[in-house]
Amino acid sequence: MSAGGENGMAGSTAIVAASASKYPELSGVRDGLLNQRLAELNRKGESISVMVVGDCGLGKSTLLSNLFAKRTSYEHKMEPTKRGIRDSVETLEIEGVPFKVRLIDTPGYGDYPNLNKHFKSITKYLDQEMVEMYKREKSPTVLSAFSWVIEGIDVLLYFISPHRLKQVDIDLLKKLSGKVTIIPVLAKADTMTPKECQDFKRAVMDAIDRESIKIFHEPFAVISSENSHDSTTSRSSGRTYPWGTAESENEEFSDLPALRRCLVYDGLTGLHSEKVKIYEEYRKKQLRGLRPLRRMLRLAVRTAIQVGVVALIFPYAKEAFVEWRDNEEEERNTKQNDRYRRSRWNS
Ligand SMILES: Nc1nc2c(ncn2[C@@H]2O[C@H](COP(=O)(O)OP(=O)(O)OP(=O)(O)O)[C@@H](O)[C@H]2O)c(=O)[nH]1
Ligand SMILES: [Mg+2]
Repeated sequence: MSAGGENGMAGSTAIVAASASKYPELSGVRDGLLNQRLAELNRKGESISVMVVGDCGLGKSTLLSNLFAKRTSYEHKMEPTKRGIRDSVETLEIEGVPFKVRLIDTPGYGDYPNLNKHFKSITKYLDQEMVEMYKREKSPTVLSAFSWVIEGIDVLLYFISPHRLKQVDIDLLKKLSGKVTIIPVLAKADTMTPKECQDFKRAVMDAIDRESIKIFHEPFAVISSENSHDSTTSRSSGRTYPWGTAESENEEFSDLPALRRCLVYDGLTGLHSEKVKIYEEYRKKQLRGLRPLRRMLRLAVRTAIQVGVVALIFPYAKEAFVEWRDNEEEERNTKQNDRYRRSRWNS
């Protein structure tokens, strides 16, 4: 990745140099554009929406509260939906940038007797997001709506229990694949030795490849904790055991900092684009589905108009027909009477 990055940098420098000599009157355009982007960033801010899914007790809620340096107080603000899903939005001020964080916490599937019902509640939630985006796109106030509301879900962190990937996880991941951007998370990394952790990561990746599940990044093995020792950031420093501390923010122990980096520093634009791609697929399907429906509607309207016109002119047509029939009959009778009278006269 770093090699590609360096090449990319070299390429862009070459382009800048070439364009600078070709368009001297536009020199400094790069800084100008960057300044405009920065001003927009400071004004509008950025946003991320993160959903967590997986078995119960794997530390989903704990990780959500550890993910952003300033501990979010989402737990107190969220009202769970009927299915226990908690959806909260909070704005953090990070280096002068308003950063909206939407966290969607779902209960572990192990707590539900009917797994299918639980799976459906998750997929329905994701579908509903698409419906909302589609509705908002059609709304006349689309621009202001887009700049204000956090649209859709940027990433779904799928929690896998340490040491073992269950078939039920594969089934759910397959259902979610393509509906949302997925990053697998290996929970409770402090319960695995570094070697076990590496082997398990590889095993999970093999299974994901085998099942053609689309993911954004290879698994992160994280440690999270409720303990917060740093009073300025409220950042949790790890899990303390009698034999030592498993430090959640230390990259030698835990991928939590790497996950955070992937979500915010390196991957946010990528996550946004993935979300748009998924939405566009949904939109395409909606529009394709609309075409036959529209044709049927047009046919129904045309038939209704034809029936209406017939119903409207029918009484007049009927009256005209009766009149014509009566005239015909009268004429026939007159002719018959004439013929009769003439025959009588002649005899
Ligand atoms: N060993 C270890 N325990 C953890 C870790 N993260 C969280 N826990 C503990 O696991 C327990 C469950 O954590 P939660 O965050 O409530 O788990 P959850 O996945 O949200 O559970 P449900 O909401 O019931 O699905 C708590 O006691 C946490 O302290 C971790 O990285 N390692
Ligand atoms: Mg929870």
